Amino acid sequence: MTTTRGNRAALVMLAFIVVGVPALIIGYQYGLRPALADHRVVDIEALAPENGGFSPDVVRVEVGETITLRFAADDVTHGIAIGPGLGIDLGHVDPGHVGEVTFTPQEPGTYTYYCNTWCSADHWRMRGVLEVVDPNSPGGVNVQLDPIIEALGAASVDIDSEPEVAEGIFPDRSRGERSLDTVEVPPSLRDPDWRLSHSPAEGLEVLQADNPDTPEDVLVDVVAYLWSETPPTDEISELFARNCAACHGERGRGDGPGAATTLEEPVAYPEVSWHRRGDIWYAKIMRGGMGTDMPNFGTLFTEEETRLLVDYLRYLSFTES
Ligand code: HEC
Ligand SMILES: [Cu+2]
Repeated sequence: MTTTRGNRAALVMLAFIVVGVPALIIGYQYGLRPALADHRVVDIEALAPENGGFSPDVVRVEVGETITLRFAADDVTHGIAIGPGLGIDLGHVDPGHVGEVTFTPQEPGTYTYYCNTWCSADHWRMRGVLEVVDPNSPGGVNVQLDPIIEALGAASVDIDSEPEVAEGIFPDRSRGERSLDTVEVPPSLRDPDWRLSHSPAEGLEVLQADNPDTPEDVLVDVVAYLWSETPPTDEISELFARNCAACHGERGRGDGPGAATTLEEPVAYPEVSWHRRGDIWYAKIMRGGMGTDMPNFGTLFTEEETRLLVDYLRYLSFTES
C-alpha cells in the first residue's frame, strides 16, 4: 500500500518535472514575460535557409518604439546582426539558445537582420526585414540613391566586367610607406575620392609623370601604400572575417571553405587589385554579383562601412601573407 502511494507521488513529481517545469518556463518566456514587458517583445526563430530561415521574416516597428527581438537558434549555430548602421551584432547563438537585443530605432528605413556565420552553403540568404516606419509620415520610406553607384551608372562603367589579372607586378604597401618621403605625390593621389574612382595602375601613371627618374618598382609600392592608407580597424577586419572570409578566405586569397560551393570562384583580391577601381568593388559589395553567388550587402552595411571594406581589400592585396 505505502509503496504504491509512494510510487504514485513519485510519478506525479516526475510528471511535474518532465512536463510542468518546461511548460512553466515556456509559459513564462512566451506568455508572461512579453505580457509583463513594458514594450513589445518579438520572438524570431532562426533556422538555416533550407530549414526555413527566419520566422517571422518581416518585423514592423515605429520610430521611437522600444522593441526586444529574441532570436532562438534551433538547428545549428547562427550569428545574428542587424544593419545597416545600427551597430547591432549579437555574436554566435548556439542551438537551443536565444540571443536578444532591446533598442529604440530613431530613423525610419528598412533594416536587415541577418546571419553572419557560415551555417550552411546558403547561409547568406538567411535574412529578414526590419521596417522602421514614421507614424507621422506614413507615406513610406525614402529610397536613397547611392551616389557612388549612380556615378558609375552615369559613366556607363560595367560593374560586372571581368577583372584584369596583374602580371609581373608585386606591390608592397610597407615598402611603399618607407619610400613615401622620397617621391613627389600629386594632390589627386592624396584624395580618397580620386583614389576610389581610379585603379592603382592609373595612379602609377600619374605618379610617374611627376617622378620620371624614380624606378618603377618604388613607385608601384608607393601607390600600393596610398591605396591602402587607411589602416583597418578591428571592426572592419571583424566585418570581413564574419561576412566575407567564408568564400574569399581569411586573407582574401579566394580560398575560404565556401569557395567550393559558389557558381563562380570568389576573387583572390591580390590578383585583381592592381587594375580594379575601388568604386567597382564598392558597387559589387553593395549590389552583389549577377548569378555568381557573390551576395549583396547593400541592405546590411552603411556606405562608410563599405568604403572601409574596400580599403581593407586593398590592404589585404598589398600585404605579404
Ligand atoms: C558566398 C560566397 C561569397 C561571399 C560570402 C562573399 N563573396 Fe565576394 N565574391 C564571390 C564570388 C563568387 C565572386 C566572383 C563573381 C562576381 O564578381 O560576382 C565575388 C566577387 C567579389 C568582388 C569583385 C572582385 C572583382 O574585382 O571583380 C568583390 C569586391 C567582393 N567579392 C567582395 C566581397 C566582400 C567585401 C564580401 C563580404 C562583405 C564578400 N565578397 C563576400 C563570393 C562571395
Ligand atoms: Cu545562419
